[in-house]
Amino acid sequence: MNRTEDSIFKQFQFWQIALNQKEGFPALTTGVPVAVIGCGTSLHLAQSLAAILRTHGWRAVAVPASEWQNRAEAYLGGDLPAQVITLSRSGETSETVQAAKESLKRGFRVVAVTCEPASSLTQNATEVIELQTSPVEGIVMTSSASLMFLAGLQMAGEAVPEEFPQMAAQLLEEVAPNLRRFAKDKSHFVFLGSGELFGIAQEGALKLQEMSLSYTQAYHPLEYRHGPVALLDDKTLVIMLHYPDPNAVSEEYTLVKELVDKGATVITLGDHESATIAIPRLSPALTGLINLPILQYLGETVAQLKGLDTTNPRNLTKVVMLT
Ligand code: F1P
Repeated sequence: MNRTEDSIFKQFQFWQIALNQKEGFPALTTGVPVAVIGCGTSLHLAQSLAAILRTHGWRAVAVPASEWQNRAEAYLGGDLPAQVITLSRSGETSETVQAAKESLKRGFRVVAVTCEPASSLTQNATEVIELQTSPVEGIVMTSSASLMFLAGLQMAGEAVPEEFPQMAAQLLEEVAPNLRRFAKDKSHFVFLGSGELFGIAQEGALKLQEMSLSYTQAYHPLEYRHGPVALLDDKTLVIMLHYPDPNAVSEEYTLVKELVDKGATVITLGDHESATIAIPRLSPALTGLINLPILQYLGETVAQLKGLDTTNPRNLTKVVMLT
């Protein structure tokens, strides 16, 4: 097991720790719009979290930290002032730190969700959620991403059952050995997810791209048919993250059939009998969380098929700073 695999497979003990921390998480202020900001993986988590917050009754938007820093009005306009949830594993990403500073200057509440308690971000936050991640996690975010998502779910008011980490761990163990046969000889990877799952689809695409240096795309399921489908061929692997809603599933299954007919291989993750990867019937938010480690391991699987070392990904660094 390399360090990336270790960080993916052994993340669930840290999920349990984060679950036990929830009493200490700050409560959001009622009636104040929420901006969830971050960069890269953290932005994709923000996208799903903002959708989840909206379904729980909050006015919420996800914004890339660089955009929030410079153009908050373009995202929340008349809704400002806001409360800001900043996601950053390192707490040192330049844009995220700048966006936190700018938010404080404007008098906004800033909640930092991070794995680095003594960071520039935490020094520029009104409150901090500190998460303990796998000590072997490398440049590519795996365990920390799931943890920040889990913390965000709890802030949004989503109930996460005590046994959930164990359930997710078991599912990953069952599914992991099967991924290789789907990914073999594929060079183009398309991740589809709707609503709360769109950010998770984007994260799956980013993870696989970073780890395996492959061409990836992410779309809302039915949007994929409007142009991008032109690139689909027999080298395409589509990963369909089914939305846990019977109506969406029937549309999504029609789409899957169409993509298979056009020559793609499709992996479906869903609570439907015919899903390639059967996951339990859960809320959309928990579906997103249980999907994350599987998508992380898919990235590692494709990297291994290509003989690439995910502990040393090309052109990437653990902290991205604008110098
Ligand atoms: C996020 C990030 C990752 C990316 C790379 C560098 O940083 O940009 O999305 O994959 O590993 O870091 P952070 O603000 O969460 O530390």
